[in-house]
Amino acid sequence: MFKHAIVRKPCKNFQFGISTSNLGKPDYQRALLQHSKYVEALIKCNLSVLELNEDSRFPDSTFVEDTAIVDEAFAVTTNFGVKSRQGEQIEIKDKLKTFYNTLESIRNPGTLEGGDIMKVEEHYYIGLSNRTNDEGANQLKRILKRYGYSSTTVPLKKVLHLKTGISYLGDAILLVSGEFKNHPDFRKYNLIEVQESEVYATNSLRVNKYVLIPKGYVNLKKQLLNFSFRVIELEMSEFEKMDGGLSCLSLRF
Ligand code: CIR
Repeated sequence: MFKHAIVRKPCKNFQFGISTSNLGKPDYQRALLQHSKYVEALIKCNLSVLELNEDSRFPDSTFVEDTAIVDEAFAVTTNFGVKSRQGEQIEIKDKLKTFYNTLESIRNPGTLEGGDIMKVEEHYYIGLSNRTNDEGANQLKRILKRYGYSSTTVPLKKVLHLKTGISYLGDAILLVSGEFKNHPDFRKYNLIEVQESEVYATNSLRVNKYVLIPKGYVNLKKQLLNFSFRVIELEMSEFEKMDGGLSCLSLRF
């Protein structure tokens, strides 16, 4: 069970973040509203939420998931693979100190972003992407081993981060799309395939008793209800414009 979440409000420079989506400029007020609904949903999932103030130095800083890997016994701050986000992890490190006695970190020349890390029970999958390199992955593997976790790397073909294309929903169930539909590493799980037109919703998020999904993805919603999940839908349009999914907006532990 998760008890805590850390989130950060989108900042005024949000529209200047990295985007490949071609969906247009995000509406800042709408982004703030969508973010506040996201926080409400986390509270409904029984989390105590630490909400950090906006940080206009970093347009992408609302996507806090990329700044750290957080587990019960340890936390690791990451090292961004893209220049404009380097430094986002510094304040997060400070905040994590209030929850953890020791903090680990990924260091140069290693790069690694939280969106590339997926935990499935006692095992961690580490996506090798344009943001996470072999050295970063190896540093994390060594840390995980010390804490008793196994890990394997997954080279990515198309997606930004590993969790853009695959999400763990608990009970050995994975949501998959695109390159992960027939991926040998994930065949052993129960797979829910997200249809091509709903690919954005692959990045959904299990939080305690609920699964948070982006609003408007009717087929996925139906699929999840068939699996007896309790679903909360959230408007994510403004974050999608900036390549961000649902999980990216929080650290949960
Ligand atoms: C970026 O490109 O870094 C941001 N615009 C989006 C980050 C999304 N984070 C994630 O998938 N974990």
